[in-house]
Amino acid sequence: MSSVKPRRHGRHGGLPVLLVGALTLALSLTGGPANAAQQATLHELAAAQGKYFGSATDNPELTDAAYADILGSEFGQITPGNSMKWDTTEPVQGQFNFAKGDVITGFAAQHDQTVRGHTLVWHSQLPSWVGALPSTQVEAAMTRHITEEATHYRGAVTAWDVVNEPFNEDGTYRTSPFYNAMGTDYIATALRAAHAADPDAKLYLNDYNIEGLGAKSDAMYALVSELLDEGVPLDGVGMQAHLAVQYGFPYQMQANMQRFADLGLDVAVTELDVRMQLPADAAKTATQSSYYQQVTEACLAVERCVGITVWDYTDKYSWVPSTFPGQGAANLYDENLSPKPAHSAVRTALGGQDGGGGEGGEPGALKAQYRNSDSSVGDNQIKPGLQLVNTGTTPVSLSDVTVRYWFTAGNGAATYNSWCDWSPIGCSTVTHRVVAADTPEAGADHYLEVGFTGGTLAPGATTGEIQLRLNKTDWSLFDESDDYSYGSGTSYADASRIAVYVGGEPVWGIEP
Ligand code: G2I
Repeated sequence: MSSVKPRRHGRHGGLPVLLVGALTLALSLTGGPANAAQQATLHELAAAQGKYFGSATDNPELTDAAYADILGSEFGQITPGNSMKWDTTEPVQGQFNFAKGDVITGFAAQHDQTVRGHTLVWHSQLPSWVGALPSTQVEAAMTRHITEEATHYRGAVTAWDVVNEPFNEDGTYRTSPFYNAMGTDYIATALRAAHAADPDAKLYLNDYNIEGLGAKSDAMYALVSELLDEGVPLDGVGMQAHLAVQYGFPYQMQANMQRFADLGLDVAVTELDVRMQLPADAAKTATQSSYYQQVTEACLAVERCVGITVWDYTDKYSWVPSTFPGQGAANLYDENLSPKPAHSAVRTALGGQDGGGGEGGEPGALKAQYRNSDSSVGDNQIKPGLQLVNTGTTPVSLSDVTVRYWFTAGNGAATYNSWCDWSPIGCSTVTHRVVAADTPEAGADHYLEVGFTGGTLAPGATTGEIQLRLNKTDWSLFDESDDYSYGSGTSYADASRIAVYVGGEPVWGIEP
């Protein structure tokens, strides 16, 4: 971290506002409500795109009025985190108890939400009597359980996670009382029983670590292909999406979703959260935001992705800290129920304006967008394309604005030339120089500093692209591949590794 990093205040628990600013939105360009209180909810934004946006919940939390308020207003779908599981609904063989689940479906009915039933058949949270049954009795017990529960919730539950987590990480079948008694047939048997009990519910298989292409999602793909070939009632695949910033984003999530969709199945993101090693910092929080955003974008890009459910919306009620000690901060809202940058990121992806915190109302809310105009990472020039967007509600005087693009010098001359090749605002208003960083960081011992001689950027307006270029005076080569601000994208996209300052104060981006 640079020692000169300016400190910011701001409403997101000490996160630099430049990061928060990063997540205020592109959509200010299209106009719309500026007041947070009037903003469309996550679900409304999703619904405008033909999807739902939901959250898991649990009975004890519903007594928290502030929590329930947000749950009931921001989300259009809920999933009971525990109350429809076997240990709750049939703790003793033949004794069914749907009281807790009924509270959840009651809440949903009051708030005009749909309910995802979770879950009918799972190896976990399974009362011990099931595992103690002689294997010859397991199928009947399973069918009865499914029949009772799915019948009870007919009309109240629109989709069921009929079988949860059937696979091991390597794509082999997970053992369970059901698998042990029936082999892989238990899955088709469970789906048929659920369909018989509730022919209108959408029936899903649900698992984690099947979000990207890989052995486990291949196994799911093979299974559902076979089930469809056999005419087994199956409507969709649920991808839980319990992600972690330290493990990277699932490999080709959108393509993976699409291959299931191409089989004629729906896809749902059923349990999204993005945990991190605590304490949170700006970099982890930015990664988290980007993961939430990428999941949302993947779902939007796949027509048969029906919606996204977060595995509860607040850190206050997350399952993560108790399961992964030292990890947490996985959700869209913090423990005080304030929206985090990830919330804005999701809003951005959904086409919303002025993410949850309303930061867009602050003067000097700008964001940087970048594209790479240089096809070679190893030649003698660096060619960043840059544009600024005013995401706020007040005009920004460009003479107050500076922008930094960080890179590494490599060997050769320590003197530079920089150029503005073209911009619709006129290169004569654009200033540029190369500066050696006071505190060199990996990937960032120099930066290109861009400024403006004048001009005003109105709310929602953009500078349009500024085509920049720099070289060393001896024309020696660069290696851009490790440059902090370098990106390979060739069309303009929000760039969190380019920082923007107004009056010297950071308003966008993360410094190296
Ligand atoms: O583990 C995260 C999720 C992974 N996919 C399937 C989901 O069903 C699962 O949800 C979690 C719940 O969010 C937790 O709340 O499943 C956990 C159990 O596997 C739930 O935790 C349990 C605790 O382990 C119990 O000690 C506690 O009594 O929640 C119970 C009810 O609060």
